[in-house]
Amino acid sequence: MTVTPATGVDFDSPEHQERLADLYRDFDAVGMTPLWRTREGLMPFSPEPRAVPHLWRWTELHPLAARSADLVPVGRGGERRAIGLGNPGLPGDPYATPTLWAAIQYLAPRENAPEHRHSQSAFRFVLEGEGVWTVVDGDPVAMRRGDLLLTPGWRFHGHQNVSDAPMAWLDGLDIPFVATTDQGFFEFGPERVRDASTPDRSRGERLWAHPGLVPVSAAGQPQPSSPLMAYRWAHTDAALAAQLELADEGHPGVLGPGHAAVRFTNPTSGGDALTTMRTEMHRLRAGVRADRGRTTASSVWQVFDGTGTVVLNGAAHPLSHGDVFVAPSWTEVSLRADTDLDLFTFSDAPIVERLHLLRTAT
Ligand code: GTQ
Ligand code: FE2
Repeated sequence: MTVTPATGVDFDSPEHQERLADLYRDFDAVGMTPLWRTREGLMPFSPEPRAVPHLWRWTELHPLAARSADLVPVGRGGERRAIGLGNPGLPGDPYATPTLWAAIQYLAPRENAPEHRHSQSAFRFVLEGEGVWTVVDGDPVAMRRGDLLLTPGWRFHGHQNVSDAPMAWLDGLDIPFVATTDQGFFEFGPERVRDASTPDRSRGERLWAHPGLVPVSAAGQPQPSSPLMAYRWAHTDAALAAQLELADEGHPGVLGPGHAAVRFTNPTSGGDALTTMRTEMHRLRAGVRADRGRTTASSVWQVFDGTGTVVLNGAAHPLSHGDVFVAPSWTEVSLRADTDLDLFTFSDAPIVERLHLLRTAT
């Protein structure tokens, strides 16, 4: 018998149990949920993501994206031939994590994806190929192998393949975060067909892509996201190579032994290039193992070059060119390089960091 001293009620009595069942039924009828019945699900001792660690093989993704090009046109309404990678732990939602969208986008030769703008921020990372131009607020930006191209929120953007070869790339957007918080706005852009001639460098690069130099007309005025829409592979590659060379010469700069990494930043603030997503490129020398520990930021990774293994919560997945994997919050991540291994990654770290929620463990 369990009796409360104050009232003398016997909790174990059948009469009490019946009144309790009635109470829970009546709670339910008006949408009341007692915390004492649900605390562990709502307030776990540490994150218990529904999203699971998962890997998609490029050798599966790319042919399927190509098949859709034969069957589905790109145009107004659907807007993009982009195919979202849905986390198996989030059935029904095409989301890689609760905050991040990752998709393969595919443009056949001479195809155009029309201009639009939305509150969601976006980037494109180019695994291979060239020939597509993304036009951001009227500024044409070439997309080539290894480049990171940005489309911060509410900028008009369209893509055009001016070449005779198809092109596929990885899109990252904050679609799930914007959807969950009901922040989404969308507008169609003008139906213009652009002239296919394109300048070698975008206007944003001509103004902002000079190391350590900012235009005085804009100095001291931080902008929320980067005014530079293209981060070129030649620069990323050189920065990673230099870190490893400096380490060989006994100087600091690398993240760990044989592990170089760069973050894509906003030159007006030094912070992340986009407000909601962190973007980085990592390089591990052949034979190197990098234990990344856990972080409450969720992340998506794509193998740019090389082979190796990723261990996610103890499960090993082999890595090859183009493979995409996802590490939800609090997943233990460890990387091993068989050959020299280059990995692109994006995460929701800017969101959780700004809210002082970010936690890490080694
Ligand atoms: O290229 O504008 O993967 O608007 C999802 C939504 C790509 C894009 C996506 C988009 C885009
Ligand atoms: Fe878009």
